[in-house]
Amino acid sequence: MLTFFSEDSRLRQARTELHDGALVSPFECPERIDLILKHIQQAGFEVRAPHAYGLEPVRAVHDAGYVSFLETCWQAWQAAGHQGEAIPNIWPARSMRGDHIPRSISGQLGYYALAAETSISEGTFSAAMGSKDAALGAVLHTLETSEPSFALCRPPGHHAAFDQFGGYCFFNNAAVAAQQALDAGKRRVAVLDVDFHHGNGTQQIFYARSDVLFASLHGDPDVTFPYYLGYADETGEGEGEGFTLNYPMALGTSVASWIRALEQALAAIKTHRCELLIVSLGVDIFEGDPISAFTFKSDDFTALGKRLAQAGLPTTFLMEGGYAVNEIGINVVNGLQGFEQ
Ligand code: Q9C
Ligand code: ZN
Repeated sequence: MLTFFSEDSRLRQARTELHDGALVSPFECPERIDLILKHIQQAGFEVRAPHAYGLEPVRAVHDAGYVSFLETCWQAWQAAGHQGEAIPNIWPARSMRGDHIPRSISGQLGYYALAAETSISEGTFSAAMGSKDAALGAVLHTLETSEPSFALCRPPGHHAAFDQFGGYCFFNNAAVAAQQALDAGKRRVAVLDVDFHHGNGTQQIFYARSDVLFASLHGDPDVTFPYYLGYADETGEGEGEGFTLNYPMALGTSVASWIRALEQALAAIKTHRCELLIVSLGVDIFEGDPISAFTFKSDDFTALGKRLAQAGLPTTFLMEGGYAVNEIGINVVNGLQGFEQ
C-alpha cells in the first residue's frame, strides 16, 4: 500500500513524559517510525514524501490562536528561562475563569493543554507539520485514484481538539484529512477510530456536524485515558445528532466482542452513505501494549484489515498510537496487508 511519510516526523525528540508521577522517556518515541518503516519496506510498499501543504488545511479544523501557540511555544518557554521541556501544571479548571488566555507562556500552556503527559520540545511543531502533511498526501492520493493509502503520521493526532493538545497529539491529522476530502467534494466522510484510546479530539471537532461520521472503539473512559469523553451516550448534537458513535469496552475485552462492535460501526458507515473511509489506526489494541489493555494478537490485525476492506470504500489509514515498539511494525503492516488481500 502506498505510504506517505515525512522525515520531519523525526524532529520531535522529547525527553520527558509525565507518567505515574515521574518524568520518563516518552512512550511515543521516534523509534516507532523506524520499526514501522522497516516492515513497510519488507512488504515492498512504496514510501513517498508528502508535499508541504502549509497551515491553511490545519486552520480549517483548528483555532488560529492555538496554531500560533504551538508554533511559538518552545521559543517562548525558553525565553522565559525554563530549563526543562514545556509541560503545563495548571489549567482553567471548573472553579476558575475559562475564557481568558493569560499573557504568560505558563498560563497559555494550561489553556491549550488537555493533559500533562505531553511535553512540547524543540522540534515538536515541525514534526506535527510533517505528520499532517503525510495525512494530506495520503488522503489526496486516495481521492485522486480511489486506491488505498497509508500515512505514517507521527506525532499522532486523534486526541488533539479544536484548540487543545495532549495524549501525544498536536494537530488532528484525521480531522485535517477529513476536512480536505469534504473540500475536494466528498459529501460525507467516515472516521473510524480503532486506537485503544477514545478519539476525543476528532469527536469534538465534528460533534455538531453531519458531514463527518465519527465512530470510535476504545477502552472504557471510566477507567482509562482520556476519562472525560468517549461514553456511549455521546451521539452528537444538533445537525450532528447520530453522527458520533462510541463503543467503550471493558479492559481485557476479547477480540471477538471487539469485532462485534466493529460490525455495528461498519453498518452505520454503510447506512449513512459515507463516501470515504479514514481509519485512525492505533495498534495499541495489541495485547503487549505497555499502556493499554485490549487483547489483539499480531494475526488479529490481518483479520481487522480484511474486514475493513469489505466495506468497499476508498480508504486512507492514518497512524495513531501503538507503543509495543518491537511489534509495532508487524502489527501495522499486518493490518494494511489484510486490507489488500
Ligand atoms: N503515561 C495515543 O495513543 N496517558 N495516545 C497514558 C501513560 C496518555 C495515548 C498513561 C495516553 C495517550 C495517540
Ligand atoms: Zn492510543
